[in-house]
Amino acid sequence: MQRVVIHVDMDSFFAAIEERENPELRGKAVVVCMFSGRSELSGSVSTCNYAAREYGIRSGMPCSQAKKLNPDAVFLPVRKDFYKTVSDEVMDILREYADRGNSSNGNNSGPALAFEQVSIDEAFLEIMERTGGNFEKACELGLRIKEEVRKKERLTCSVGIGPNKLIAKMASPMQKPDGITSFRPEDLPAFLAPLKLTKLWGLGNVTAEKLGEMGIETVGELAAHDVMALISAFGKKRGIWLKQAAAGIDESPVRDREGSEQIGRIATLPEDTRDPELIFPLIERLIEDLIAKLNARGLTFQVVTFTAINSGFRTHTKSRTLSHAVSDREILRQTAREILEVFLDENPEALRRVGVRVGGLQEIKGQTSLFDY
Ligand code: TTP
Ligand code: MG
Repeated sequence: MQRVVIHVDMDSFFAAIEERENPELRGKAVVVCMFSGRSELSGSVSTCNYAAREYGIRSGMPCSQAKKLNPDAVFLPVRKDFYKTVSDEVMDILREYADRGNSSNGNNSGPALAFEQVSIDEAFLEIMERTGGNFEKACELGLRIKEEVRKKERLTCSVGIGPNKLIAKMASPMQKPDGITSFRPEDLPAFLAPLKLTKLWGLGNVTAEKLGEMGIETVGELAAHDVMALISAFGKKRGIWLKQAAAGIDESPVRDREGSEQIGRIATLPEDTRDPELIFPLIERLIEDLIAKLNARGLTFQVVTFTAINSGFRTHTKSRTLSHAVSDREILRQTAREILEVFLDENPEALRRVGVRVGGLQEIKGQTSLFDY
């Protein structure tokens, strides 16, 4: 069957979250900055929305330069913890769309998700099984993913679809923001051949310069080049990679980074409060959801994290690691309750949103019941 991979990348992620949280920012150029604290505008641009990009503002640029490009832009400090909780929610949505095969993750211990989070705002999903290798179905799936992210998170993302990770990754930015781009295997020569070398994902300026000296300027020229010449210039592994990547060939698997997966739920309280009797019922609902998810996948957890976002939008997290992995609802309820009580004791502000997350996930192997002891 034809392999199909999806790459999803959120649009102007940090800036889009700020716009979502503060409707007054809509329509304005928004620049999220990593301030160094030395002087008012010292530091660099973390990201900016598309309105700000029209003025030439870009990630990594000094904030002072961004201010010169557009003095009317709104400059905000990064709130990494908060963006991380939004990222966890987005990843939970995306994970549901990945195949559940065991072929691509390199172990045969049972069903594992073919899902790989690459950074705070992007992920690869293996989707061959659920699309039957059909690219039209893959595009429908891509649109459904975009719709669910828009509905649940009020954020947009861009989707790339291809026969492997390399092509999916190169496709996703092509119609940003809010785009979807797909390349079937037969589309690859026409897409790749005219590209400049640095457009190939994984090929940087240094390699491009060296290839330039060999008379190679485009990806098409690289694909046509003698592989032995590439190997003698770059070594065996890199030489073969260059030859294959230029032809759009990439067999690297989509793999969950072991132990990194967490499952979380977060929700907004009916009103800002610090009354545990109002907060806990919501936490219990989140826990029901989590337990259903864990049971459906036969997973145990060992780490419980409580997330609280207060009235001033500050995010706090507090975790507890259990002495062993469990799948028990009652233990999760008790642990969450204990963390909440300690948290309220330590923090005086009212809470706006609360979340519960479990980590240290493991598959239940040959389930043991109490009777076995
Ligand atoms: P990106 O996906 O590279 O950028 P983006 O999501 O802001 O915009 P695009 O629509 O082009 O995808 O990075 C994701 C987040 O990572 C971004 O919102 C902020 C952060 N980031 C930095 O802090 N510094 C950087 O130099 C880059 C590139 C990103
Ligand atoms: Mg992005």
